[in-house]
Amino acid sequence: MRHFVIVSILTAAMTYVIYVGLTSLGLMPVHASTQATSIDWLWDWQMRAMSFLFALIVAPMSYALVVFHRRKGETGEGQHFEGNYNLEIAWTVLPLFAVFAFAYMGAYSLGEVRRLDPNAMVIRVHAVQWNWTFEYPDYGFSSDVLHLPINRQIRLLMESTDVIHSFWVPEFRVKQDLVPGRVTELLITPDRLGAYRVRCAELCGISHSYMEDDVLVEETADFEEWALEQQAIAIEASKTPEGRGRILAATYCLGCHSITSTQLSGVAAPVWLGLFGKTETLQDGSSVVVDEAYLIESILNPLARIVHGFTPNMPQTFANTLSADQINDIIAFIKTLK
Ligand code: HEC
Ligand SMILES: [Cu+2]
Repeated sequence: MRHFVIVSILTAAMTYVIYVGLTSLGLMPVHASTQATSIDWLWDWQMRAMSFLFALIVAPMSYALVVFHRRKGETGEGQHFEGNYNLEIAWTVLPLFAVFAFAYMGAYSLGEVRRLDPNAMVIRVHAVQWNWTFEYPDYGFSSDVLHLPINRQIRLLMESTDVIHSFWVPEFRVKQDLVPGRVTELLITPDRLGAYRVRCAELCGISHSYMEDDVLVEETADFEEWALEQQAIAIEASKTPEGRGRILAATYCLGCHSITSTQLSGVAAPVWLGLFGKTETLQDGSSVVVDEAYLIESILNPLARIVHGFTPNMPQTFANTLSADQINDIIAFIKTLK
């Protein structure tokens, strides 16, 4: 009996030390969303369970090694035991109970994370190798920095143009894949002001590690001010074809194509500066003067003619997603890039 008491005390003490040790390591970054609360709560209970299970094995084992080891000169056999019903019932019922408890807690936490607020603001996330674009349908503009108002639920509706990407801001805790051909959803209610980073959490090709963008959680007033400013710019731009084209391009094309003289880091797509009217060399060695017909063909049927030195990585879906007017607007925009 004395041994049981000592081992119990040792196990309890070890559980405590390991738990405190693990929590003080700071394994988690700060938490910045209400969804993080229930996830961190679940995580915390898992840490407790882990600490206890580790101690439950290591403490009695170490105790037995020290106290019951074979002494010098001892040659006899140890005592033999045969079965112990109480112990067997205990180690069946208690883990069963623990598994049910964690199943309940997991389901509860999932429910919290998935609860949609009817007042949530929709932001559409477009992912492409290797860039994020954030579209604000309530305001009618796109941005490559994700601005979020504090304490309002954000409903991200996410689409990928090419391969599977994954939206992950560690401080928000939640993570969701973007799968080509599907719209996936993620709910985030930011509750801490600050600057964070969204990173792609699904290995998606050569520049996967550069697929990061800024995420800013702002006071509602600051967010409104920024959004209305962007909206005003977008409204002004939408009055002209090239302005509308710029907005469309920001959403669909400028993740790959650069409009300055330097190619985007990691992305192998031709730059658009000076594209219209120039003589382009194609993969088969022939050349073509870039006119409207060539641009339209490049957008609707990217495989028809491949630019020399590039792999045919351009999405082949624009024939379905863009209208003829929209394509004309984009071309009007490309023409302005001299
Ligand atoms: C996933 C990256 C990607 C996206 C997104 C993308 N493109 Fe491309 N695009 C490419 C690549 C790679 C090439 C070069 C290979 C080829 O010719 O198909 C290219 C070639 C082109 C060309 C021919 C350029 C030249 O120098 O002759 C045009 C025009 C073009 N894209 C327009 C667009 C438009 C318009 C959009 C948006 C509606 C768009 N692209 C979106 C990757 C992309
Ligand atoms: Cu990615």
